[in-house]
Amino acid sequence: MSQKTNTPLLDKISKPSEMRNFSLPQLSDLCSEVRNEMIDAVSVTGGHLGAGLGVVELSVALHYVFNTPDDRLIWDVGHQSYPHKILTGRKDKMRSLRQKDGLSGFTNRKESEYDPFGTGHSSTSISAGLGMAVGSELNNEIRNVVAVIGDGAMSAGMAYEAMNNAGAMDARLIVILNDNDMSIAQPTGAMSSYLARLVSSPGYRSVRKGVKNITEKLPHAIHKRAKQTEEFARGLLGAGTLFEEMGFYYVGPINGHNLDHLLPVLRNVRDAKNGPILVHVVTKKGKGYEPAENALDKYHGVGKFNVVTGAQDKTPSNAPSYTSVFSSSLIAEAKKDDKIVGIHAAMPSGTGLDKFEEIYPKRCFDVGIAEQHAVTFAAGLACEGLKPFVAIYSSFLQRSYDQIVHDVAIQKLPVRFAIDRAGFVGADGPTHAGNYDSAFLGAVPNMALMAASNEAELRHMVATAAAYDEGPIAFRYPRGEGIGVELPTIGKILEIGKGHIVQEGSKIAILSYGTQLEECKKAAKILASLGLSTTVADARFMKPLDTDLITQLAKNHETLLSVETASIGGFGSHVASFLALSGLLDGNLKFRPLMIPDRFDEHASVDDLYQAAGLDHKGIVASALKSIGQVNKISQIL
Ligand SMILES: Cc1ncc(C[n+]2csc(CCOP(=O)(O)OP(=O)(O)O)c2C)c(N)n1
Repeated sequence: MSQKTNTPLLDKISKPSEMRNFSLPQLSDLCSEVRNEMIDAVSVTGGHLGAGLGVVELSVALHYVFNTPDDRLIWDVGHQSYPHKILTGRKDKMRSLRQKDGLSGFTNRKESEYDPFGTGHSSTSISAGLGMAVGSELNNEIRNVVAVIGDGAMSAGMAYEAMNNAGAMDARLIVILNDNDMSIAQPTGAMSSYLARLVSSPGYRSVRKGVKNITEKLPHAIHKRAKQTEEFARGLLGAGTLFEEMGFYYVGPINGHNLDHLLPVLRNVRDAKNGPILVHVVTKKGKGYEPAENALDKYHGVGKFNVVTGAQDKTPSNAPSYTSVFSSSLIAEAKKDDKIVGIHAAMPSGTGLDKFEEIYPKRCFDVGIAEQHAVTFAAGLACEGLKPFVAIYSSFLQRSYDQIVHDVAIQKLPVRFAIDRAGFVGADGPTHAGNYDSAFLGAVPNMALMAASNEAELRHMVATAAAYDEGPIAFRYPRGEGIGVELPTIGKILEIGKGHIVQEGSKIAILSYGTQLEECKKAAKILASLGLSTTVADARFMKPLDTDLITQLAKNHETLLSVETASIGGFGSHVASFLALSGLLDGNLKFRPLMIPDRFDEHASVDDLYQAAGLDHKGIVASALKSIGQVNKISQIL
């Protein structure tokens, strides 16, 4: 029996070394405390819940057995790192999670020495871990490097590239495969079936029954230790073959919620002196919190919620989300055109393609966390006359750049890119900010690029993309809800490369690309109240650029501002380039490109981030006034 005291164990430890003398029952109590603490904290902040709940025992066991932070522990994606944060001196800050100036929702080198690698995007941990293992060796430093990667993250090519390399290098790297048979949704693909076969193998079942299961194939150190433990897990001959073929020593599958199983295995693995080892751990996403265990998505990502009932806060909204408008618009187009297909990379609900799949199961493809493959797969579909819509968040599309250039754009293949979460995303922070797609796609010849200024425009852009067969075309739209404009039942096909004037003025022109159009209109109102007549235009297209519209604005106004929710290199840079090359900047015109500043902003609310970037109506007014030398008016009006 554990010795219960009034002081929670968590209050007695400020770092993992302070729990390394705990007894097994104490460790078990610690797990309960970590789990409760996590549920409580996330109920007030929102965030990733299911993944963390599934690795509570694993987190405790890893910090207990390994000498962190000197031993390096890398959490792939980092969304499951909340228990790790609680154990590594950040318990008191858990209620600041994902808030401005608070803890990051992922691991972050700046945040803690226990976070040796910053994460957010998936499947980087084995590569980073291998680099650390090799780097330590070159520095003559002896340490363990442990990478924890989920079965979902294991579907990405990068994980195999890293294993292929590690296996050949015989590096001292420990990979923990955290197999919960879930990605954000059900995992797809051959690897997921392979893991399911391993888990249902007699080896795993016998370990669960507590039967001793040791093979003579173990490396010496493991073999010796294994003999001393009743609960050592090692798959039967043949299990884990794929990993063994890649040069890893395979151990498992073992129950990731049972410390009796985890601790001896991790100790043995720690003490093995050679080669890369893969420990296959089976866990349950959402473990220990009934509402999460029972939910279809295992509470992967949640808003604030009621701990007792599990009911999540839903902020009432008058407008549909951009994602849902994309989804319903695509369904409407697909009804008319059976060549339309949808592709996403392990994000069915995030992209809205889950609804499309319900209606068109054969025309929807979840390719796993494989953004590069998604794009080239779409290119292949386009070669056969299909009309692929690839729905990927802006920040994850970064992974597919070569595929976009080499496999799509050079061949002018009509692949449609639906770029969700464009611009700031708020709580997920800089790893997920969708700030760069305009810059990196803008540089690619043959691309047509659009940005929706509201949800009705998004509907038109889906229709336009469906009708466009000349080459690749992309449209970007942000996280969150639209502005509540009336939605047409069917989108209209926009004229390629043409924007439009929203309101006519004479002194100042604001050319908006994307969803800050509403802020531009508000700014125009304030400027008008100062006697400064202001034109507002919606560019709709970044490529081809509406040079007629820009010329008209440049010739008829004293100052021209471009406004966008993207970084340098995007819309404003293209406008600047056109103005300069066409000589329109040689006269009196002042041009001010307003964009997301050249820095990585930490997590904060989307509104705060746009305000800090000078892209809200106040920032736009201030820039307009500065450009015409009326800085004195800024303070009176704002
Ligand atoms: C490159 C990339 N694509 C998509 C995502 C979105 N994403 C975050 S977690 C996740 C699922 C990860 O599944 P798994 O590795 O099994 O972890 P689990 O949540 O099941 O613990 C996905 C698709 C991401 N973080 N990075």
